[in-house]
Amino acid sequence: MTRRESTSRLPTHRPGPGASTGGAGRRRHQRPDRRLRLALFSGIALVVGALAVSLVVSRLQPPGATDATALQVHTSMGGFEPAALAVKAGQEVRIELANMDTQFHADGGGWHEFAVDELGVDWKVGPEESRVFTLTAPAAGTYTWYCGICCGGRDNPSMRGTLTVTA
Ligand SMILES: [Cu+2]
Repeated sequence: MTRRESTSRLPTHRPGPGASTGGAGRRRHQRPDRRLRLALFSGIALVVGALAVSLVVSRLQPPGATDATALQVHTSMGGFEPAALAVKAGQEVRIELANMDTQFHADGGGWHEFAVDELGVDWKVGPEESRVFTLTAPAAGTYTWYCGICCGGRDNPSMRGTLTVTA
């Protein structure tokens, strides 16, 4: 490949081929090839690097909402967002639980949970997974949901949320 490039360039770039300047001329003509190759390699490296960066950035971005009509709750090692929901008794509640964490969390493997013991609710979402769950809102009152998978489980105040049901 290198030789083909240099020989194809030689006839066009050699103005007066003398016996003594032939070697020097060839050496001079190899330099643009090297520069071309360097430019090519840096171009490829740039493209690969940009792809890698965009891949990392896209991995860092949370999973988007797949169901706009559902209440959106994000969960991560940092807790729930929002950590409070208000619904009406008897209402058919749809909650999209989006897990912001990757599988690389040693604590629970990136899994999170939305559990309400009184309601028999125990929803689990895998790393970077987004799932829609439904429940019929119970009688008016205040219910606590929690994640028992990570960070001390339900005893960790940041892994809890409050579901307020009004009449
Ligand atoms: Cu959790």
